Amino acid sequence: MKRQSDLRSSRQAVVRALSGGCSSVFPLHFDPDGDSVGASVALARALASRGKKTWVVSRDPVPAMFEFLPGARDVISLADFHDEFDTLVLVDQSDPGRSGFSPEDVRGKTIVNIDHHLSNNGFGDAHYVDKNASASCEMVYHILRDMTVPLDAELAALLYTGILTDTGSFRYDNTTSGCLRVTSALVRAGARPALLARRVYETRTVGNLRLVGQALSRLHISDCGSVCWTSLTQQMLACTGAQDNEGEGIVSYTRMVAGVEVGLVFKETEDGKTKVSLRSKDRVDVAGIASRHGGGGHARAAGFTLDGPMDLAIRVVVDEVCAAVRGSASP
Ligand SMILES: [Mn+2]
Repeated sequence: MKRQSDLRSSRQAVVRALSGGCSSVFPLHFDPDGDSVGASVALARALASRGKKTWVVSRDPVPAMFEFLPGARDVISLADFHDEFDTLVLVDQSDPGRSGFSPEDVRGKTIVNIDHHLSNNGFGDAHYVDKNASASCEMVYHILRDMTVPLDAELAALLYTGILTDTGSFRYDNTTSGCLRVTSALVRAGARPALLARRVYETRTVGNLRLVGQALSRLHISDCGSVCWTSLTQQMLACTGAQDNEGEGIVSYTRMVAGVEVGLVFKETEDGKTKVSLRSKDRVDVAGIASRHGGGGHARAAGFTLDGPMDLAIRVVVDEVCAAVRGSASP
């Protein structure tokens, strides 16, 4: 019960901070996902309906699969944003550095932190961090209720999409009764589950499916049988014609193999680094592994970036993950 009242008071502090500002900027995190776009755009729109000036900005483009969302096309490139603002609202990001704003950029501004990542340390002038929330969109739903913002079909679609994608279509551990209660309210408010699932998951490019095919043809299984991985190179992106962010969902396939506890995707970045995405089934806390390498995430889904080339990254990380599986208790 204490947890509930702590959460409520931290949420009220966030509502006060949001209501106290006049102009708020919402930076999406790098490589924005459905939760980042849905939660930031929904909250920005709600504040705009209350007469506040708001901007949603992003270093990276909104992925094509989320471009249909109301307001997604109004997201401004971070490089083009030069306006004055009083409040920086960081949604769905445990590391303020992943917003693209430096500490100098935000000196004297009010910083609001709304997040559900395990690695969030509660930074900011007001923070509402609920590590048991399925998605930041679930948390924004509660904020909008506290603000008595009426939920229209567009806000509902934004929030539904973030919950849909962060729960892996209601398949992951974070699919709790609380998450389903909020989801039910969103459907009542006009979110359309079949339509949104089709827009998000079944509106792919040929390049994306060809990239998935290539990645699946390169699956590797560790000797112990518990770790499965694949890799994406810049050359694969070029020859399939897939966009740089179209490899995002591939990691979920690596975890589907029977007997596998942790699945990984290693991706070569344009600047020669290696991006690692991890998913675990029941036992291994991949957020812990990611945070040792300067990344973060959730117990069952995390990521980080290594400076070295991919071959080396695969050797080091696969060994580390195999050791983590060995060290984890059986369920
Ligand atoms: Mn999220």
